[in-house]
Amino acid sequence: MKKLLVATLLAVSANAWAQASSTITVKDAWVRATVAQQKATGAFMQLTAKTDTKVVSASSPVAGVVEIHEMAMEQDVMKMRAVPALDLPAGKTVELKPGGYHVMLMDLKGPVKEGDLVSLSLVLEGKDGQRETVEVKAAARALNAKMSKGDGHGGHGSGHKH
Ligand SMILES: [Cu+2]
Repeated sequence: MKKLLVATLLAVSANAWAQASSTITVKDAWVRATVAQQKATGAFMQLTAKTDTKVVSASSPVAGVVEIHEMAMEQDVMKMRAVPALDLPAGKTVELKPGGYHVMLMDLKGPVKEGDLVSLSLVLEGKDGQRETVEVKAAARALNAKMSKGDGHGGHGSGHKH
């Protein structure tokens, strides 16, 4: 009887620990590595919230300005714009990916090299207005490495203007 009780307690506490670790689960976080002179890049990841929440801001020690961006087709031109918040409905995985939502890192303090681990802080705001900061480590990957260096937008697509 006593053994069973201990096992149950362990199971409960392990579960409670996982829940308390964060409001959201972050998967596959990565940042696009930059080329020389490039001052902006994007960070991508998969976010799954346990309860309805939203990302209201982000910051990173490698960038002077960090915004949440969205890309969308506008009259046949792919454009991106800053969004005030990114909704994370409970239980739904929201994917930040090239061509969609992304965390925009601007005014980069230096090049982001392949293999670098970039720290990001995401500020979440729940329905009750409670804010929480989640730390994310995103590995830099050189995707589309063969893209022309003159583009400077790191694959954000044509028609991308700031
Ligand atoms: Cu962007």
